[in-house]
Amino acid sequence: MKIGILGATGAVGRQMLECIAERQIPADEIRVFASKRSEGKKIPFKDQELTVEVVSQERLNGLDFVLGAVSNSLSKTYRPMVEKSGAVYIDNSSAFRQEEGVPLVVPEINGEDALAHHGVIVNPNCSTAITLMALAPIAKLSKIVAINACTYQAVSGAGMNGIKELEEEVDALAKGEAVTPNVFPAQIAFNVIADIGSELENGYTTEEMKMQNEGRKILHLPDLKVTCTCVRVPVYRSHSISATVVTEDHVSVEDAKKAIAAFAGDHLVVDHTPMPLENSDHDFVQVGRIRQDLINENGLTLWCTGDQIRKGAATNAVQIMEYLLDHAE
Ligand code: 2RA
Repeated sequence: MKIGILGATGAVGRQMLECIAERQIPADEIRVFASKRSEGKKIPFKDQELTVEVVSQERLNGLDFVLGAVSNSLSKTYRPMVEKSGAVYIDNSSAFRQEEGVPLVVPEINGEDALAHHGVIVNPNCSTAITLMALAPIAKLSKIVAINACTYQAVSGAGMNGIKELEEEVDALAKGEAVTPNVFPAQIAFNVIADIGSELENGYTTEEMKMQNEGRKILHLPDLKVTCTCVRVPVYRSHSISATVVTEDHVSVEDAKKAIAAFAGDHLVVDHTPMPLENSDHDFVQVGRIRQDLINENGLTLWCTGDQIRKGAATNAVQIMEYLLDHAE
């Protein structure tokens, strides 16, 4: 089996490669693609070194899977080339998430949707994937009618540059020097910024509307109502979410705990308050603070956290590939 990774030098692309090695995906060839600037660079993979190439139709031809870890615009450029190569395209960008006929998949939740693909399958937004890993088990007990979520998103959501900006700001401030925000709209060190994505007419941001739009498609709940506030916090890797979920029928805290604990995947219900530092660079999502909502008797409130680069992006994409391999006819 031959795999290609687009954007292989970025945080998510590198993680995809690491996940392929960790999960012992049976690949007899892996091609890594990045910008002209990175052409010829070496990327370690198991006991070998992969050489970074620039994307071309010829170099894509013959691949079985292509994992995309590039921007929306680049993904739109590369998609027809991948389709022409005959490879299955598993894309982490948000370019095609709402496209009819393109499965939007978290394998533990709606993996079967991936089997209906027509060549392209896409990852949800990182905070959507982590939140739904906590809420999907509750949806099995009673239909979810509404979600109110507040996300606390790590700087790695903006890639390596986000991590670098936080590091540099902390360093500068420790020396009493001024900081000049570039990746984020303001200083992120020792700060929180409730402004991720671009503002829409309804007062929400593009990032905030993803939770509703993607949640509806993944949970097959077209009428699902979601209010979401997305906040950038000075954390390197894991996103955390406080979510209140309202269901059609009452679900007890105990039943919710049991359902989440039993849910597929590396999923941990913990009796303490899970924290980003605990699950960074791990594939599991942690759920804690599960309690009856005090406003709606059919509401439950919980706190969940998971690694944005792994379950929020790279691991989910590799799991989609695994799901297809496991269910290949
Ligand atoms: C962020 N969810 O956290 C966006 C993209 N990963 O910046």
